[in-house]
Amino acid sequence: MYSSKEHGFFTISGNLATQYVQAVGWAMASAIKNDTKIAAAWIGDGSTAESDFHSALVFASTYKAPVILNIVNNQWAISTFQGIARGGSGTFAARGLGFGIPALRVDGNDYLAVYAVSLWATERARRNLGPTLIEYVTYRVGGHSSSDDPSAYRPKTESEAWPLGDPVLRLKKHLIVRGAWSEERHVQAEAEILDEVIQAQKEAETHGTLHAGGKPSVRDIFEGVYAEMPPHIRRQRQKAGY
Ligand SMILES: Cc1ncc(C[n+]2csc(CCOP(=O)(O)OP(=O)(O)O)c2C)c(N)n1
Ligand SMILES: [Mg+2]
Repeated sequence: MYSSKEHGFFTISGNLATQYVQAVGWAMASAIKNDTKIAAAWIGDGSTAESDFHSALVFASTYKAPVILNIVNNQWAISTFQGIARGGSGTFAARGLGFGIPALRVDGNDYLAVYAVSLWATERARRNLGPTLIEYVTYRVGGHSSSDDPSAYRPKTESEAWPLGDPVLRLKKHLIVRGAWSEERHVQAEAEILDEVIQAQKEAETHGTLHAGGKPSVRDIFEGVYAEMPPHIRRQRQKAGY
């Protein structure tokens, strides 16, 4: 649950769909302050069935917030198929139209298409033309998390049968055909990226891991939410012995 004020990255909350209302509020605040900053938020297919998704769309359309609302439709919400979240009909993108919000549906495994629609939505927000909703059609090949076993709820061959392919391989092929990339360059890039990820992981681990200790104090979970801690939270902290 990280955030970085310095990079304009507002916190990711663990409660699904709250990110949408936060992003819309953040964008509204930016517009009210006459700032040029715009906001973007991402939500999963399953999470669009949360009421916060709809609240965010009401506020985004009513106040023409400079926000990009992205829906990553990866077909699954842990073990629940996306058809359940959209009531078995229509598309997720179509939900935007009822609110008067321009909505696009894009092949989420086509890097260039994703880039193009994101640029278009960014331009709209920057020109103060209001929000855009984008549905990215993609597929979650792996499990939801390291504790999830997809073979318990979907056919084992489903991921191989997914027609839109692997986005990295598609981009690679496209660039090689156009003469802008090569197999050798690809191998080199993969090694460079892997190295960067390992370095970042090592740096993160210097702040402590679950196994190695160095954990923050329990007291810290009570901090950083309220400017002045309300009495009931203070009592909880005391009960916890901190
Ligand atoms: C309000 C709320 N309910 C349930 C959860 C537990 N939970 C975490 S991820 C997840 C599934 C999300 O699926 P989806 O929205 O499709 O996103 P994806 O992980 O596929 O990108 C659930 C139910 C949660 N974090 N917050
Ligand atoms: Mg999903």
